[in-house]
Amino acid sequence: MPKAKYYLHPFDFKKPNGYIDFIFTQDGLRPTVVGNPIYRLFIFELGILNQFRYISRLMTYDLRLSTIISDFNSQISQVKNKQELEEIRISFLGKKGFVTELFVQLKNIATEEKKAFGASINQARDQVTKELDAKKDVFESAELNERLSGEKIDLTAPIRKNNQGLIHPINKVMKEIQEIFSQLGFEFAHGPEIEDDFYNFTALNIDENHPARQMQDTFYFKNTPLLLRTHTSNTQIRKMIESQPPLKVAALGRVFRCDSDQTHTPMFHQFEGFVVDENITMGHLKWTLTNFLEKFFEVKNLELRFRPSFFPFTEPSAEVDINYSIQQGKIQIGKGDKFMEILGCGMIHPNVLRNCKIDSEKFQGFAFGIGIERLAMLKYGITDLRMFFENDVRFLKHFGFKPSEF
Ligand code: 2U9
Repeated sequence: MPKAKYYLHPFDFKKPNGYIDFIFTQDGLRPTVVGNPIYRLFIFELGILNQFRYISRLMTYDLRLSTIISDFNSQISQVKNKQELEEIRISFLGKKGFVTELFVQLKNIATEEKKAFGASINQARDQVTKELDAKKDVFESAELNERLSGEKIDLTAPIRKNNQGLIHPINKVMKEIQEIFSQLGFEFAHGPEIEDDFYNFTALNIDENHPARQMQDTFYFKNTPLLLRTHTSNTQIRKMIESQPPLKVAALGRVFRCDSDQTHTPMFHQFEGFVVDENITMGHLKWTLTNFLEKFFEVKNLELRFRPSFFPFTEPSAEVDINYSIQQGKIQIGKGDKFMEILGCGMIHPNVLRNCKIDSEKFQGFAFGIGIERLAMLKYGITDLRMFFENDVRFLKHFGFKPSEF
């Protein structure tokens, strides 16, 4: 802060042979009576020195404010970059900055003057802030212009390839099944892929010596009673055990069998459904399957043929065939007089109901199971089962679905 001299001309205390000199120092304005000693005495006797002190303080603040502003103006007019600008901001508006200090000094001023002086400091602070911001804008737009002038856009550069992921046909079919069966009021249940013997075999009335239980048919975990589920029926059993009829449940997911050839993979997908209530018959089963298959294959008047079969968990059991024909090398489901097997089904065996603590005298139900890969192959013309799981991106590019089609 520069030293300044301030003479009290307006108050007419300046005399030819002595006057009060106000020395403006860093500590404030100090009134010093200089000149004739008699004159000094006169001032003390009048008892007005204290008054001068007060006036001097006011003038100090006033002077300090205008000095600060002119100092600021001179510094800001010479600022060269953003860093210097920031230094100026800190020295004027920072915690210990010149303008901030003035606010602290306000407490030394009498209430009558405080309002006016406070307003002047506020005004000064606003002015300083505004000018700092304006200067900052100038530097920033100069920086931006410099950066932009250095940047070049090559309009001839090749565009980036849009490698959007596609939905696997298995997921697409599962979604379609979910939509159809949700509309029919089925609840979708979820169950574990690692299961124990009871939920996968015993509860389903599968005999202890049934070939499906053998090591060569099922994946077992060493030294545990655990295995990889061979069907989604484990989920159905869990649902039956935890709830009582009426039940309308569906389950979808991965299943595992020790099998690998042209028409079998060790992991594949299944969909199963069952309904249990007091008067459920094979008629309900036939209607449900017809409705589902017609919606799924988007055909009307599909012919279904029920052939007697055997499963340990259903009695009676049936395998269902649907009609089709081959036209110009393409399969047409629901047209023609050829038949192919599509799924298995039946009325739930009373032993299964009893194993799940459901009264088999009062309730009965139907169940069915279907392979998802088979449905996908027939609907989308996929000829080789193994292609589903080879992870060849060409397969997905050809048979995959855009998220918008999902
Ligand atoms: C409970 C009771 C009965 C589900 C059924 C089939 C017949 C069936 C195969 C079709 C092709 C499996 O993927 S596949 O190899 N499934 O033939 N599944 S009845 O029966 C149940 C399910 C749960 C509680």
